Amino acid sequence: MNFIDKVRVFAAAGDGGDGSLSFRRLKFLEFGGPNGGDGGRGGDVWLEATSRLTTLMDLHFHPHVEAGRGGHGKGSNKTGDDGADAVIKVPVGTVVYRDGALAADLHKDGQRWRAAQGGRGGRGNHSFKTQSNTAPRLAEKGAPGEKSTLDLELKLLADVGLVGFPNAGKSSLLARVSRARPKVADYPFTTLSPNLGVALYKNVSFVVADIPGLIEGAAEGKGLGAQFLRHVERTRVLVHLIDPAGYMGEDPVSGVKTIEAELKSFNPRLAAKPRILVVNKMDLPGAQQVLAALKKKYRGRVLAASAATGEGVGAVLDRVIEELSRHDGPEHYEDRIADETLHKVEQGFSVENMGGGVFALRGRFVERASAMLDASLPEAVQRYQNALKRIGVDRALKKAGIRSGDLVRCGNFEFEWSDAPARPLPVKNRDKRTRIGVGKK
Ligand SMILES: Nc1nc2c(ncn2[C@@H]2O[C@H](COP(=O)(O)OP(=O)(O)OP(=O)(O)O)[C@@H](O)[C@H]2O)c(=O)[nH]1
Ligand SMILES: [Mg+2]
Repeated sequence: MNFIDKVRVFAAAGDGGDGSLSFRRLKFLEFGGPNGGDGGRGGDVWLEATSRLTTLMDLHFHPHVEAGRGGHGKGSNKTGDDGADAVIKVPVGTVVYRDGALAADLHKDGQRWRAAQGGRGGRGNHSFKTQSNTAPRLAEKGAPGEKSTLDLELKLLADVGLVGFPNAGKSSLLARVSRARPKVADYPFTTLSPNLGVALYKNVSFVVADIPGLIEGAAEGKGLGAQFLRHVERTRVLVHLIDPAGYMGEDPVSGVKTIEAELKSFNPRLAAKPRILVVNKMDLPGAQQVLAALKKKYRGRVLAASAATGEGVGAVLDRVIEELSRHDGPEHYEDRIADETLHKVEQGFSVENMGGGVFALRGRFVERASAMLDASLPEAVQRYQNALKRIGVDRALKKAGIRSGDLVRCGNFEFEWSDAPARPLPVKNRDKRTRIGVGKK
């Protein structure tokens, strides 16, 4: 089976590079200014639609995609290199869900969507230089790259969908109206995955999708059909092909209802699409009676054709382009993308007493600040403490009952809580640093 239309992808953007802590050193200059450069940005992971792919098979076998990490900053104000982006190619018509919500619809060739954002580079000590702190012993680690789990679903973009029982002649009709050459054979379930073909008729060009045959109970998973019905979800018109011989003993007239019921139970939107009923195999004896019976039941709105001889196919295509002109192009879902996924703002933080003297601190900002903290630098620790205090983390922890000696966990970072007021950490005499010491070792 080589047609894969559903896959879960794990995208990991690159971490930012660490900022550098460095001071200028010259022969006659003992304490030069800070010159640690910033880390490079981590690479992003992108999804890109391409018309050259027709399945999600590559991703099925390689679902973990990582972008490159940013290079570390260096002395002499050298910024680290940005990490390389990773681009995942997907077929046009790939729909992306994040946490069950629609996040993107890649319905145009070349369209790109960022699946995971690279972490920003940590700032080097050069960036922390201020008038009051001309020699900061302060540098950030790179921010972690975003990690996201995405569910991708391919919903082919076709204008016309061919539906019907197995063996009705759907693939034969596709071969008749386009250059597609799907497998055709005299047994049910010949078609195992959707086929697409481009038809050109009276200067109108449209894409036709042929899907595996449907049977009763298809929407509940019987046969092959239902899992492929999503590929006709975006079509503008469905052509329902009827085999005058019926399917497995069911007479063709009542069979129409069976297929209609399957469409409806899979998705009511399918049942609402314009439908063209066509009795195929008109070259076979007995087809005329079936046509007459169906015409009686459906008040003449039934066409007759033969995919084998080509008879009547022109009339079917006339009806197709008439319906197409009445409805817009293949549906896309961009307008249905949930607002939250577009403007994803995660502010604030939460504190939870996990028991046993352990408190969990969660939130995008605090987790990022923790990940970027180089805890070996007292100045960086102090800056971190101030940031937490400023946004009210101290107050929240106290309210949650934290005591001296308890542990706070934030992402992968842990620190011990102390009730003592945060004392400014000793900063070395700043004046001295700017002084030029000639001849001193
Ligand atoms: N006599 C006659 N036979 C036809 C006609 N159209 C298709 N057939 C035959 O019917 C059989 C099934 O045709 P397919 O095109 O494979 O049918 P399908 O609907 O794609 O079948 P599945 O893929 O199994 O769902 C083949 O043996 C075809 O040659 C027709 O107009 N006249
Ligand atoms: Mg077929």
